Amino acid sequence: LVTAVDHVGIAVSDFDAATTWYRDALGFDNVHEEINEEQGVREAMLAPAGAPDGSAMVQILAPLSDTSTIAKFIDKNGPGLQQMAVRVTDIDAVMAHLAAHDIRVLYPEPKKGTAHSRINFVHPKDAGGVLLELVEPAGTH
Ligand code: MC0
Repeated sequence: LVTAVDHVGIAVSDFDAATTWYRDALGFDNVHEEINEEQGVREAMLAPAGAPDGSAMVQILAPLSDTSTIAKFIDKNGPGLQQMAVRVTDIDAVMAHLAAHDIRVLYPEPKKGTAHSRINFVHPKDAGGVLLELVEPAGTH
């Protein structure tokens, strides 16, 4: 049901500085950008130049406001790695599987993620201290 590590998400306070750094230092291409009001983020998906389709990406996450989850994370920890996301083929089935193992997912129903994906999160306390995102890409089924 899990097919890949989809992306790692990095909390930043300066969106442009972060995307420029990945481009100039490591040659990442900016393949997608959007604002997700519900999640309180401006985000970019960066892929290593020349990587095959479906390769894991870096997601830059900048807060839209002081109340954003990302603002709260940066206040507490400073900028840095905020989440790891795994790609799934059927998020409803994965959520049911996790619930059956008493692993907490944050939302009762999936929410809208990057590029019309469906997303949910496993609580970091139930995933070894890692905020784990589940992402079912649009058009998966
Ligand atoms: C909190 N904790 C974390 C953590 N955030 N541990 C690892 N990684 C993180 N990112 C730890 C805290 O240190 C604390 O541990 C405990 O979890 C509870 O933290 P809290 O401060 O009381 O709780 P909150 O209010 O910060 O909430 C944490 C929670 C929240 C994970 C529930 O961040 C959340 O709802 N996240 C899901 C949504 C999200 O992250 N959206 C932004 C990305 P101690 O030991 O101190 O008690 S949006 C996105 O990713 C979309 C656009 C996409 O990819 O498509």
